[in-house]
Amino acid sequence: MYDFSADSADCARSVEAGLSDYLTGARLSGPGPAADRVIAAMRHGALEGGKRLRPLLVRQAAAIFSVPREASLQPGLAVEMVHCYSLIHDDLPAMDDDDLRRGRPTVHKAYDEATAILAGDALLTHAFAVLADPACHPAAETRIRLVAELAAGSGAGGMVGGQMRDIEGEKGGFSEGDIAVMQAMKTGALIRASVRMGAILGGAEPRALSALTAYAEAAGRAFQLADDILDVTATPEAMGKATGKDAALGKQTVVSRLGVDGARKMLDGIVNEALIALRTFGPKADGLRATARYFATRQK
Ligand code: GRG
Repeated sequence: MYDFSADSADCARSVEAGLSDYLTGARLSGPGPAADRVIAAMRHGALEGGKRLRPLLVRQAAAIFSVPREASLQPGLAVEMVHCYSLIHDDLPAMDDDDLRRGRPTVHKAYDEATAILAGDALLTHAFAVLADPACHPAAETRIRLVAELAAGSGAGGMVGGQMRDIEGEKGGFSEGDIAVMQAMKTGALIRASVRMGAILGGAEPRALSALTAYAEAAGRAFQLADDILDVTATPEAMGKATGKDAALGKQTVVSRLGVDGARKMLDGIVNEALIALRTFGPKADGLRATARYFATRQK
């Protein structure tokens, strides 16, 4: 039987070790040696903490196609590097202006703003080097598909575009539909890319890939809604952040519209949608099933 706690803890350990290994001068150097300060800032932003959910999704989607855990690690590290870069930049004064992340000073507080921008840039860039590395997958075509998938999830049509829409939406005038699109891009696109990268690693046929995409899109909505609920119900300490900022700023969310109980009901429905998308897969999809359920019950 699939054990979510054991698998997620094992994945988090592998990700921590893998990131620590990849974020060293020897691995990062291009034509010249990388600057120690930017490496230290990258390590501050990427190591120690984080639930490592995106690499877990890569692993669980790949497991459906019997891809061994070790073979899904490197693509998972690449997604996590992009995720960590986005958090470093999101915390900057020009964006959310946060002092704490994962219970520790944000990168611009521990270093300075310029270093935090560069550390984020370098994590983003390095993610694609990690995918292009032949150790990631023996087939160049698969590596190219992984690169394209991560780029699509991260860029202006994905996470960055969602962040831009979020900033624009702060001026007001966003409809419910606008908010849904913004969230699907800002938070959902990287979750979608993670699942699809696992499927690509496994050589998924188009029909399986579209079922897993449907799962990922529902899981992304569940993740975001759970985050909005936690924003008003969890203590800042449990969340590892300074405040429940969206709630404090009075931002329009499903929770402010439906209340906590209504939002929880909606969350259960979305998790169910994610589970339905997996109905053609057997027990090898139990990992993805468990993660969808975890999204609805998580406390941080
Ligand atoms: C700055 C390019 C750019 C994008 C920012 C990721 C993001 C886009 C903003 C973060 C703001 C936020 C709190 C969004 C809600 C969902 C989210 C991404 C939460 C953090 O992800 P977790 O819970 O974090 O997976 P850990 O710390 O576990 O890795």
